[in-house]
Amino acid sequence: FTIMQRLKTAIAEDEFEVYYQPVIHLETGKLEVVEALLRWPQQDGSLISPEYFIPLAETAGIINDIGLWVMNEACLFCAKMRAEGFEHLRVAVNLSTLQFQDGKLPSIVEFALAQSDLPANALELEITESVLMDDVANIQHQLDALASLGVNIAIDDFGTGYSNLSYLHKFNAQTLKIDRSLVTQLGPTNENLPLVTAIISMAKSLHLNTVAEGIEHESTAAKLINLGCTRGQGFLWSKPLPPDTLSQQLKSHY
Ligand code: G
Ligand code: G
Ligand code: MN
Ligand code: NA
Repeated sequence: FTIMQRLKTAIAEDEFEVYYQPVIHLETGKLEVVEALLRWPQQDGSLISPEYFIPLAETAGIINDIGLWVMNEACLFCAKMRAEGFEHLRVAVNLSTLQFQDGKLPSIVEFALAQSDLPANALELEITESVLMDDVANIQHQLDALASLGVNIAIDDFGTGYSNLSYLHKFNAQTLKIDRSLVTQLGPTNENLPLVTAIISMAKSLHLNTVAEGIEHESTAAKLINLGCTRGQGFLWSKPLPPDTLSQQLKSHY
Protein backbone atom coordinates (compact mmCIF):
# COMPACT_ATOMS: atom_id res chain seq x y z
CA PHE A 1 0.00 0.00 0.00
CA THR A 2 1.14 3.54 -0.67
CA ILE A 3 1.24 6.03 2.17
CA MET A 4 -1.70 7.84 0.56
CA GLN A 5 -3.80 4.66 0.58
CA ARG A 6 -2.93 3.96 4.22
CA LEU A 7 -3.71 7.55 5.17
CA LYS A 8 -7.21 7.18 3.71
CA THR A 9 -8.01 4.24 5.98
CA ALA A 10 -6.18 5.54 9.06
CA ILE A 11 -9.27 7.00 10.75
CA ALA A 12 -11.39 3.92 10.21
CA GLU A 13 -8.51 1.79 11.51
CA ASP A 14 -8.19 4.07 14.55
CA GLU A 15 -4.51 4.72 13.87
CA PHE A 16 -4.25 8.38 14.86
CA GLU A 17 -3.37 9.65 18.30
CA VAL A 18 -3.54 13.12 19.75
CA TYR A 19 -0.61 14.26 21.87
CA TYR A 20 -0.82 17.33 24.10
CA GLN A 21 1.81 19.98 24.90
CA PRO A 22 1.49 22.26 27.95
CA VAL A 23 1.25 26.03 27.49
CA ILE A 24 2.37 27.84 30.64
CA HIS A 25 1.54 31.27 32.06
CA LEU A 26 5.04 32.73 32.08
CA GLU A 27 4.78 34.85 35.20
CA THR A 28 3.00 32.36 37.46
CA GLY A 29 4.31 29.13 35.92
CA LYS A 30 0.77 27.79 35.90
CA LEU A 31 -0.52 25.43 33.24
CA GLU A 32 -3.24 27.21 31.28
CA VAL A 33 -3.68 25.43 27.96
CA VAL A 34 -2.71 22.19 26.26
CA GLU A 35 -2.15 22.20 22.49
CA ALA A 36 -3.49 19.16 20.66
CA LEU A 37 -0.94 17.81 18.15
CA LEU A 38 -1.84 14.93 15.86
CA ARG A 39 0.37 11.84 15.66
CA TRP A 40 0.29 8.87 13.28
CA PRO A 41 2.34 6.02 14.78
CA GLN A 42 3.57 3.42 12.30
CA GLN A 43 3.72 -0.32 12.87
CA ASP A 44 7.53 -0.30 12.78
CA GLY A 45 7.54 2.17 15.68
CA SER A 46 8.50 5.17 13.57
CA LEU A 47 6.55 8.42 13.44
CA ILE A 48 5.53 10.31 10.32
CA SER A 49 5.45 14.03 11.08
CA PRO A 50 2.15 15.88 10.68
CA GLU A 51 4.22 18.42 8.75
CA TYR A 52 4.34 15.71 6.08
CA PHE A 53 1.00 13.89 6.38
CA ILE A 54 -1.32 16.89 6.99
CA PRO A 55 -0.55 18.27 3.49
CA LEU A 56 -1.11 14.74 2.12
CA ALA A 57 -4.47 14.58 3.89
CA GLU A 58 -5.36 17.96 2.41
CA THR A 59 -4.53 16.69 -1.08
CA ALA A 60 -6.46 13.47 -0.48
CA GLY A 61 -9.56 15.42 0.56
CA ILE A 62 -9.70 13.84 4.02
CA ILE A 63 -8.49 16.74 6.16
CA ASN A 64 -12.05 17.55 7.22
CA ASP A 65 -12.58 14.02 8.54
CA ILE A 66 -9.28 14.16 10.41
CA GLY A 67 -9.99 17.67 11.70
CA LEU A 68 -13.38 16.61 13.00
CA TRP A 69 -11.86 13.60 14.74
CA VAL A 70 -9.14 15.73 16.41
CA MET A 71 -11.73 18.32 17.50
CA ASN A 72 -13.87 15.70 19.23
CA GLU A 73 -10.88 13.96 20.85
CA ALA A 74 -9.39 17.22 22.12
CA CYS A 75 -12.65 18.49 23.62
CA LEU A 76 -13.29 15.16 25.33
CA PHE A 77 -9.75 15.11 26.77
CA CYS A 78 -9.98 18.66 28.07
CA ALA A 79 -13.38 17.99 29.66
CA LYS A 80 -11.98 14.87 31.33
CA MET A 81 -9.00 16.82 32.74
CA ARG A 82 -11.30 19.53 34.05
CA ALA A 83 -13.43 16.90 35.78
CA GLU A 84 -10.25 15.45 37.33
CA GLY A 85 -9.30 18.71 39.03
CA PHE A 86 -7.78 20.95 36.32
CA GLU A 87 -11.00 22.89 36.21
CA HIS A 88 -9.68 25.92 34.31
CA LEU A 89 -7.69 23.99 31.70
CA ARG A 90 -8.24 24.98 28.08
CA VAL A 91 -7.36 23.15 24.88
CA ALA A 92 -5.93 24.52 21.61
CA VAL A 93 -6.67 22.78 18.30
CA ASN A 94 -4.86 23.49 15.01
CA LEU A 95 -6.99 24.10 11.93
CA SER A 96 -6.17 23.68 8.26
CA THR A 97 -7.38 26.37 5.84
CA LEU A 98 -9.42 23.72 4.04
CA GLN A 99 -11.56 23.21 7.15
CA PHE A 100 -13.16 26.57 6.37
CA GLN A 101 -14.15 25.66 2.82
CA ASP A 102 -17.50 23.90 3.26
CA GLY A 103 -18.81 26.29 5.92
CA LYS A 104 -19.48 23.53 8.43
CA LEU A 105 -16.79 24.38 10.95
CA PRO A 106 -19.02 26.29 13.41
CA SER A 107 -21.50 23.40 13.63
CA ILE A 108 -18.68 20.85 13.97
CA VAL A 109 -17.24 22.87 16.85
CA GLU A 110 -20.66 23.29 18.42
CA PHE A 111 -21.20 19.53 18.30
CA ALA A 112 -17.78 18.75 19.80
CA LEU A 113 -18.45 21.16 22.68
CA ALA A 114 -21.95 19.80 23.35
CA GLN A 115 -20.81 16.18 23.18
CA SER A 116 -18.00 16.76 25.67
CA ASP A 117 -19.91 19.26 27.80
CA LEU A 118 -16.93 21.59 27.45
CA PRO A 119 -17.61 25.34 27.77
CA ALA A 120 -16.79 27.22 24.56
CA ASN A 121 -14.26 29.46 26.29
CA ALA A 122 -12.18 26.37 27.07
CA LEU A 123 -11.50 25.90 23.36
CA GLU A 124 -8.93 27.85 21.36
CA LEU A 125 -8.67 27.43 17.59
CA GLU A 126 -5.23 27.99 16.06
CA ILE A 127 -5.20 29.33 12.55
CA THR A 128 -2.17 30.42 10.56
CA GLU A 129 -1.74 33.77 8.93
CA SER A 130 -2.07 32.13 5.53
CA VAL A 131 -5.65 31.14 6.43
CA LEU A 132 -6.40 34.79 6.97
CA MET A 133 -5.29 35.61 3.45
CA ASP A 134 -7.54 33.06 1.78
CA ASP A 135 -11.24 33.65 1.26
CA VAL A 136 -11.65 36.56 3.62
CA ALA A 137 -15.43 36.99 3.62
CA ASN A 138 -16.17 33.30 4.09
CA ILE A 139 -13.60 32.88 6.83
CA GLN A 140 -14.63 36.04 8.65
CA HIS A 141 -18.24 34.88 8.63
CA GLN A 142 -17.32 31.55 10.25
CA LEU A 143 -14.93 33.15 12.75
CA ASP A 144 -17.75 35.48 13.78
CA ALA A 145 -20.04 32.48 14.30
CA LEU A 146 -17.32 30.77 16.35
CA ALA A 147 -16.73 33.93 18.39
CA SER A 148 -20.42 34.18 19.20
CA LEU A 149 -20.26 30.62 20.54
CA GLY A 150 -17.53 31.94 22.85
CA VAL A 151 -14.61 30.08 21.28
CA ASN A 152 -11.18 31.78 21.29
CA ILE A 153 -9.12 32.35 18.16
CA ALA A 154 -5.31 32.27 18.11
CA ILE A 155 -3.04 33.22 15.22
CA ASP A 156 -0.38 30.49 14.98
CA ASP A 157 3.18 30.70 13.60
CA PHE A 158 3.07 34.51 13.70
CA GLY A 159 6.05 36.32 12.26
CA THR A 160 6.82 33.90 9.45
CA GLY A 161 4.21 34.49 6.77
CA TYR A 162 2.32 37.54 5.68
CA SER A 163 2.00 39.64 8.83
CA ASN A 164 -1.00 41.66 7.78
CA LEU A 165 -2.05 43.73 10.77
CA SER A 166 -5.44 44.73 9.41
CA TYR A 167 -6.42 41.07 9.20
CA LEU A 168 -5.36 40.49 12.78
CA HIS A 169 -7.77 43.14 13.89
CA LYS A 170 -10.58 42.09 11.59
CA PHE A 171 -10.60 38.46 12.66
CA ASN A 172 -11.16 39.08 16.33
CA ALA A 173 -8.29 36.93 17.51
CA GLN A 174 -7.48 37.03 21.23
CA THR A 175 -4.07 35.43 21.01
CA LEU A 176 -0.93 35.65 18.93
CA LYS A 177 1.47 32.68 18.89
CA ILE A 178 5.00 33.77 18.02
CA ASP A 179 6.63 31.22 15.73
CA ARG A 180 9.29 29.07 17.31
CA SER A 181 11.86 30.01 14.65
CA LEU A 182 11.89 33.50 16.21
CA VAL A 183 12.02 32.24 19.79
CA THR A 184 14.37 29.30 20.16
CA GLN A 185 17.69 31.22 20.14
CA LEU A 186 16.38 34.32 21.91
CA GLY A 187 17.90 33.47 25.29
CA PRO A 188 21.28 32.09 24.23
CA THR A 189 22.15 34.58 21.43
CA ASN A 190 19.56 37.41 21.36
CA GLU A 191 18.76 36.28 17.82
CA ASN A 192 15.53 38.00 16.64
CA LEU A 193 15.27 40.03 19.86
CA PRO A 194 14.23 43.28 18.09
CA LEU A 195 11.56 41.46 16.09
CA VAL A 196 10.12 39.59 19.08
CA THR A 197 10.15 42.81 21.12
CA ALA A 198 8.18 44.56 18.39
CA ILE A 199 5.67 41.72 18.03
CA ILE A 200 4.93 41.63 21.76
CA SER A 201 4.60 45.38 21.95
CA MET A 202 2.28 45.43 18.95
CA ALA A 203 0.19 42.61 20.42
CA LYS A 204 -0.15 44.56 23.66
CA SER A 205 -1.43 47.65 21.93
CA LEU A 206 -3.99 45.47 20.10
CA HIS A 207 -4.97 43.87 23.45
CA LEU A 208 -3.86 40.43 22.31
CA ASN A 209 -2.32 37.74 24.49
CA THR A 210 1.04 36.43 23.31
CA VAL A 211 2.32 32.87 23.37
CA ALA A 212 5.96 32.20 22.59
CA GLU A 213 6.48 28.75 21.06
CA GLY A 214 9.64 26.69 21.05
CA ILE A 215 11.09 27.83 24.39
CA GLU A 216 13.98 25.50 25.16
CA HIS A 217 16.08 27.60 27.55
CA GLU A 218 15.45 29.21 30.92
CA SER A 219 17.20 32.36 29.62
CA THR A 220 14.64 32.63 26.81
CA ALA A 221 11.74 32.40 29.25
CA ALA A 222 13.33 35.11 31.41
CA LYS A 223 13.69 37.51 28.46
CA LEU A 224 10.14 36.88 27.35
CA ILE A 225 8.81 37.62 30.84
CA ASN A 226 10.66 40.95 30.77
CA LEU A 227 9.15 41.76 27.39
CA GLY A 228 5.67 41.10 28.79
CA CYS A 229 4.89 37.94 26.84
CA THR A 230 1.83 36.21 28.35
CA ARG A 231 2.41 32.50 27.89
CA GLY A 232 5.11 30.07 26.83
CA GLN A 233 5.35 26.63 25.32
CA GLY A 234 8.33 24.43 24.58
CA PHE A 235 10.66 21.63 25.51
CA LEU A 236 11.81 23.64 28.57
CA TRP A 237 8.58 22.47 30.21
CA SER A 238 7.47 19.52 28.15
CA LYS A 239 7.37 18.04 24.68
CA PRO A 240 3.95 16.95 23.35
CA LEU A 241 2.87 13.87 25.35
CA PRO A 242 0.24 11.13 25.04
CA PRO A 243 -2.87 11.98 27.11
CA ASP A 244 -2.29 9.40 29.84
CA THR A 245 1.36 10.40 30.31
CA LEU A 246 0.49 14.09 30.47
CA SER A 247 -2.34 13.48 32.88
CA GLN A 248 -0.06 11.48 35.22
CA GLN A 249 2.70 14.11 35.07
CA LEU A 250 0.29 16.93 35.77
CA LYS A 251 -1.12 15.15 38.77
CA SER A 252 2.34 14.81 40.30
CA HIS A 253 3.68 18.26 39.35
CA TYR A 254 0.94 20.87 39.50
O1 G B 1 3.68 18.41 16.50
P1 G B 1 4.57 18.91 15.39
O2 G B 1 5.51 20.01 15.74
O3 G B 1 5.35 17.84 14.70
O4 G B 1 3.56 19.53 14.31
C1 G B 1 4.01 19.88 13.04
C2 G B 1 2.96 20.72 12.34
O5 G B 1 1.73 19.99 12.19
C3 G B 1 2.61 22.00 13.08
O6 G B 1 2.60 23.04 12.12
C4 G B 1 1.23 21.77 13.60
O7 G B 1 0.48 22.97 13.64
C5 G B 1 0.65 20.78 12.58
N1 G B 1 -0.39 19.99 13.20
C6 G B 1 -0.30 19.16 14.26
N2 G B 1 -1.50 18.63 14.58
C7 G B 1 -2.39 19.15 13.71
C8 G B 1 -3.82 19.01 13.53
O8 G B 1 -4.52 18.33 14.26
N3 G B 1 -4.38 19.71 12.49
C9 G B 1 -3.65 20.51 11.67
N4 G B 1 -4.28 21.13 10.67
N5 G B 1 -2.32 20.68 11.82
C10 G B 1 -1.69 20.01 12.83
O1 G C 1 2.92 25.00 13.92
P1 G C 1 2.66 24.67 15.35
O2 G C 1 3.00 25.79 16.25
O3 G C 1 1.30 24.11 15.63
O4 G C 1 3.70 23.50 15.67
C1 G C 1 3.97 23.05 16.93
C2 G C 1 5.20 22.16 16.75
O5 G C 1 6.30 22.67 17.48
C3 G C 1 4.96 20.75 17.22
O6 G C 1 5.39 19.88 16.24
C4 G C 1 5.86 20.60 18.43
O7 G C 1 6.36 19.29 18.53
C5 G C 1 6.97 21.60 18.13
N1 G C 1 7.61 22.12 19.33
C6 G C 1 7.00 22.46 20.48
N2 G C 1 7.89 22.94 21.39
C7 G C 1 9.10 22.89 20.78
C8 G C 1 10.41 23.26 21.23
O8 G C 1 10.65 23.74 22.34
N3 G C 1 11.42 23.08 20.32
C9 G C 1 11.20 22.57 19.08
N4 G C 1 12.25 22.40 18.28
N5 G C 1 9.97 22.21 18.64
C10 G C 1 8.92 22.38 19.47
MN1 MN D 1 -0.03 25.32 16.72
NA1 NA E 1 4.46 27.37 15.14
